[in-house]
Amino acid sequence: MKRRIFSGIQPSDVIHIGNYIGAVKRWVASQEDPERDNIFCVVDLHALTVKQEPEELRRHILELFALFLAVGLDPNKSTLFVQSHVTTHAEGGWLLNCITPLGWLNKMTQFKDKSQKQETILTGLLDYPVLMAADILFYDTHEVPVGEDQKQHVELARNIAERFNFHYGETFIIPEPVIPQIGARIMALDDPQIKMSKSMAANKGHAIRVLDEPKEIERTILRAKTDSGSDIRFSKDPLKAGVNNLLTIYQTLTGKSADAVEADFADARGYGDLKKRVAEVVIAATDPVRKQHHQFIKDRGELERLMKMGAEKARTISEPRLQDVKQKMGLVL
Ligand code: AQP
Repeated sequence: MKRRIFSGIQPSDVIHIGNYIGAVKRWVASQEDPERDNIFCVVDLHALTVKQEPEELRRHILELFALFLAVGLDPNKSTLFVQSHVTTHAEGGWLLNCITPLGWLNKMTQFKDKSQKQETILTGLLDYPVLMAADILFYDTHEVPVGEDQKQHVELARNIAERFNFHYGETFIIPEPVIPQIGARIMALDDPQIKMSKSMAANKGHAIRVLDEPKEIERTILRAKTDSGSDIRFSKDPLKAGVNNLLTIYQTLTGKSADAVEADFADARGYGDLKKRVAEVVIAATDPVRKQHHQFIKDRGELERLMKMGAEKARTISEPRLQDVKQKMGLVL
C-alpha cells in the first residue's frame, strides 16, 4: 500500500523562501516517489483565524493554487485542492473538537505567539490545530511533511487520533510529522533570532517572497542582518545566526553538503560576497517559478477547473472516513 502524504499552506500572504524550503520544495520531490500518494492543500480556513481583507484573501488563494502548479506540482500526480471546497474539514474539525480537551489547545506555543500579536483573539486561532488534525486524519494520512514550527500541531493530531481510537475503536491512522534535517526553520533576514513568517513578510527586509523580482531579492539579501565578523561557517552561536541562516538557505537550494558549502565560500571576501552568492542561488531557484506563475495566474478558468478536479478527488478520499466517524460517534446517517 502507498503511504499517504498530506500537507498544506495558508494563503495568508505570498509564500516566502522558508515555506518553499521547509515545505513546497519537498512536496515536489515527494510527488515523484511512486510509493507515495500525495495530497497538498491551500488551507484557506486556517487563514481566517486572523483578520483578513476578503478581496486580498481571495487573491492569495488563487495565487497560492497557481503557485502549486508553478513549482511543478502536477494535478494528475498529486491531489491539489482548496480546503474550503471540501466540507469534510469543517465538519470533521467540529467532530474532533468534541473529543479534544481544551487544556491541550492552551499548550500550543504557536497560539501563545500569534495571540500576542492580535488586538482581538478569535476563537478560531485557538481552535485551528483541531481543524489541522481533521485535515490530516480524515485522509488516513501516514506522513505530514512540515517545518519545525508545525511539529507540535502534528503531535496534537496524533493525540487526538489516539484518544478517538481509544473511545470509539481503531479508526484513525496515527500520522508522523516529517521534519527536514536542514531548512526546517528558516529565520527572518532582518532578525535571525525569529522565524521567517508570512504574517511579517510585509515588513521590509523580513522575508524573500517566492514571487519577488530578482532585484528585490538581491536587495533584501544584501541587507540581511549578520554580525561584525567575517567567518563564513555553519555555527550554532546565536551571534552567528544570520550567517548560519544564509548558509542554510544556500545549502538547501544547492543540495550540497555542509563541507561543500563552506568550501564554496573559502575564497569569499567577507559577508558581501556571501550575500551576493546566496542571492544568485535564490534567484536561480525562484525565477522559473515566478515566470511559470505569471502564466498560470492569467487563466482563472483553468485554475477553477483544476481546483474543482482536486476537490472532487479529495472528497472521494475523505468522505468515507467522515461517515465512519459520524456513525461511531452516534449520529444517524
Ligand atoms: N521559516 C520557516 N522555515 C521553514 N519552514 C517553514 N514553514 C513556515 N515557516 C517556515 C512551513 O511552511 C508550511 C506552511 O506554513 P503555514 O502556511 O501553515 O503557516 P505557518 O507555519 O504559520 O507559516 P508562516 O509563514 O509563519 O505563516 P503565518 O505567518 O501566516 O502563520 C508549514 O509546513 C510550515 O512548517
